[in-house]
Amino acid sequence: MTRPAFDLSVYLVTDTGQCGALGVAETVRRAVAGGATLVQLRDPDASRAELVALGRELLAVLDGTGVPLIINDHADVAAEIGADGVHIGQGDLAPDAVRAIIGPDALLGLSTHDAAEVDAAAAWGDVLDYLGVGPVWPTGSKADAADAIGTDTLAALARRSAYPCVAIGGISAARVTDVRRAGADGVAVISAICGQPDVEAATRDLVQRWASAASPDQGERR
Ligand code: 3NM
Repeated sequence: MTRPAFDLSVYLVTDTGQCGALGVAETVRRAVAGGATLVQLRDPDASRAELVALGRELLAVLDGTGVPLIINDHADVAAEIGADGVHIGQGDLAPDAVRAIIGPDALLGLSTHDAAEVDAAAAWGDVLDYLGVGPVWPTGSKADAADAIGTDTLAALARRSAYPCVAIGGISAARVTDVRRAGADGVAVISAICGQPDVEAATRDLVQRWASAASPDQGERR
């Protein structure tokens, strides 16, 4: 098992609509120039063929950057194009079934929303690599998002988790410090990057705020 090293700190989740005229590939290129550490291709409306084509385009953009490409939900697409990993929700294929498709060396993340899901995830051991936790705040980027959990619950879930946790949902630059203080290992964002007037600068702002915020294990827990 030789999974790539991964850094959840500024995790871009793509939204084709929100990327607008700039497009997904150019948005990703600029975000990585600004310091994004991980990219997830997410487009629930795309056909399989469109995902394969876009995924290949993003792999070319990311080639040589060291930033892994994660595919939302479609393990078969990830395996076909040689992506670095897959992110699944609670309603998708079970983690062991996804792991069987993507092999031992790919990354696998799972979305969780409450303590029961975080606890259940622990049973998967090294089948999983990280958890998504949220939505921390209300989000306009996911129609069927669960209720917002807030930063206190985020902190409780991050402490409870057997895996590194990336927070998601409604995270703006101004909220990055609170997320890190809650003990998450990163921020996953759509609208704080996709569709921003200056994608590279917006990403750099997130990176800098993350770097200058303190996490609880740095003795800042109150
Ligand atoms: N998943 P924004 S919230 C894709 O809670 C996604 O599992 C969520 O977009 C979850 O950064 C979300 O614009 C949307 O709020 C995140």
